[in-house]
Amino acid sequence: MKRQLTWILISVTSVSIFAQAPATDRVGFPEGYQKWAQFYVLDRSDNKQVRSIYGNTIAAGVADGSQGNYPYGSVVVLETVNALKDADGNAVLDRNGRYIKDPAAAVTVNTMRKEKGFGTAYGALRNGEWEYVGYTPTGGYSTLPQNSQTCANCHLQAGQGKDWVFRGAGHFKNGNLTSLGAVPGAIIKNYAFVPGTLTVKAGSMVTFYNDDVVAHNIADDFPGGWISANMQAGSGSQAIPFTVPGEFNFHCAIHPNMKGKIVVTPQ
Ligand code: HEC
Ligand SMILES: [Cu+2]
Repeated sequence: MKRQLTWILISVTSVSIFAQAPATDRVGFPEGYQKWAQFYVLDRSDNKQVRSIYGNTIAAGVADGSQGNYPYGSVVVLETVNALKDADGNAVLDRNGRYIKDPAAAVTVNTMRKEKGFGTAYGALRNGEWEYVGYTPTGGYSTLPQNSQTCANCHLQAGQGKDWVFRGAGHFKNGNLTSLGAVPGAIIKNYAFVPGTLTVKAGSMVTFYNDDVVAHNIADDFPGGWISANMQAGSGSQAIPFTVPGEFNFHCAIHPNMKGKIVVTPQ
């Protein structure tokens, strides 16, 4: 009797280890996702990828600040393509300072869907009511439902407060789509421009990111000079082209003691 009970316990444990992903595809290939609302495009500087994020009408209807609870029927798609690189392996940038998709590169279509009761198969790795599948652009699989515990495991890090969607802030706070998701040339943190002095070649596009908790902007020190729109806290950004060599001193018009300098060297 004692032995049998042990055997039962072992088998229960091993079932929960192996049954950590859904056995069938309940997500579904997101046909026509390129025509859905585009939430943001992220230039991944570490692995030189262009990651474009789309949502269906239900996901796109989530209001700013309500990210913690996407409605049932929400589908979010992450399309990944390698960026076009030059001979030195550096990503080639377009006129807005953004990565360009390599037309010859393979595409993956990672998709997450939320429905009532979804996600139980992930066991301890469950992310609320989301299930995950990776597709190829023609509807084949890059990550089978049966292997999608890798997706759930990583998305646990995004946490319940974000409903396991990492960059929800990018979904809602897309005030400036041209620079949202660009690789930052400088950031703003704790009421400071970091780095305080930035040296760039003429013809460069520099993206500033506001990683602070309050809004900031960028204003030319020259009286009556150029001033940017306010960059929202958290993810606001601004792409600024520097074409003429010289030194440009700037400050934040909201907090005039915040100062920075751009040194533009000839090309
Ligand atoms: C190594 C961790 C990791 C794994 C594994 C992973 N993801 Fe993600 N996923 C992320 C991160 C981080 C983001 C936000 C974009 C970024 O920073 O690259 C993201 C974004 C997404 C998004 C866009 C929503 C958002 O958060 O903005 C979808 C959809 C998605 N992932 C689906 C999947 C699917 C499907 C799989 C499995 C095939 C998967 N992910 C595997 C970390 C991961
Ligand atoms: Cu400021």
